[in-house]
Amino acid sequence: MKGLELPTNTMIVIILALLVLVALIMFFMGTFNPVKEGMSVSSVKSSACQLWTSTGCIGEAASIKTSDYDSNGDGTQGNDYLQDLCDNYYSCNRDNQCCKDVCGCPE
Ligand SMILES: [Ca+2]
Repeated sequence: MKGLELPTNTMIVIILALLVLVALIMFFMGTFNPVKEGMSVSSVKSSACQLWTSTGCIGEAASIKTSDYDSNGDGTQGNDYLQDLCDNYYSCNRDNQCCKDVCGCPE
């Protein structure tokens, strides 16, 4: 019986440690998410559009990164582009011209 007790106790300790770890991760995400979500869509849009229009809107909106904002809504940042923002918040449906209109690009 003693041989079985030790693994059981170890298991409980491991499970508790995992629970604490998960709680810590959730706490961290809960702390950081409001800061990032605090950036409004319009402010992200204007900074990305500014970048794009400064080069005369050459190239695709899909090549302009929207830094520090989850534009495509997949829960992570860094793989997000202006086209995603145009699609998700301005109903552009992968249309580059629609994104140009959103940004007020010169024709
Ligand atoms: Ca993303």
